[in-house]
Amino acid sequence: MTQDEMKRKVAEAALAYVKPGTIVGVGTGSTANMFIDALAGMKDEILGAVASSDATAERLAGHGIPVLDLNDALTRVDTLSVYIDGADEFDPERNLTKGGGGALTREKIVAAASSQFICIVDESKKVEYLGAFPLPIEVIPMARELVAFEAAKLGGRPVLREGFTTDNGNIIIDVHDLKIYEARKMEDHLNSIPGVVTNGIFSHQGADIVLMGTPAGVVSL
Ligand code: ABF
Repeated sequence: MTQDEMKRKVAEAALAYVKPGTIVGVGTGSTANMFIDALAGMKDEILGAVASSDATAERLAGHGIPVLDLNDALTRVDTLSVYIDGADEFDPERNLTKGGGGALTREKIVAAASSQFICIVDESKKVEYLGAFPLPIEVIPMARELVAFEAAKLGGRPVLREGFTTDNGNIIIDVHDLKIYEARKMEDHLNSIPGVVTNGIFSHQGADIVLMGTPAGVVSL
C-alpha cells in the first residue's frame, strides 16, 4: 500500500467520528484534504464546517460544504463536535508536532474549540519523542531575531521559512535539531517568548485519538 493509499484509508475512517447535525472543525494538509473529499458525501448531514486555513475553506466550499466563521459557529453551538486534522509527528502520549503547512495557529484555535481531536496520519509520523521534524513557530515579524536567539539557546537551529507569510500575516521560524523530551513544558516555554504567536507543539491540544494508516489497515491509538 502506498503512503497516499494509507492516508486515504485513515481519512475515510475519520468519517465515523462525524456526528450528523453538528459543526465539524477541519484541518489543513494532504491528509486533511482527503478527509474533506470524503466529507463531501456527508455534506447534507452536517450543519457546516470551520476551516483551519484559507486553503481548507476553499476546498470545503468547492465541495458545497457550508464554511462557517468560528466566531459565528460558537454563537450557535458551545463547541464544535470534532476536529479532524493531520500532523507532522506524534508521540506515544499523542502529543503532536504540526505546522509543516504553516497553519498551526488557526489549527490550534479550532482544535481548542472542539470537543474531540481525531488526528489522521500514516505510520511514517510515529516517533518516540517529538523533534525529528523541524518545529514551526509562528512569529510576529518584529520579533524574528529575538525568537531565533531564544530557540538557539535551547539547542535548536532556527531557520526562517523564506518567502512564506501565514494566513495571519506573520512569519514562520522552523527550529531544527530540538530534542523535545517534555512536550508540554517546551510548548509552554516557547509560547512565553514575546512575539511568538504559537508554536507547533500540540500538547495542550493533543489528539484524543490518533488514527494511523498502516499497510495492514487503520489502527486507532
Ligand atoms: C497539517 O498538515 C499540519 O499541521 C501538518 O503540518 C500537515 C500534515 O500534512 P500531511 O497530512 O500533508 O502529511 O495538519
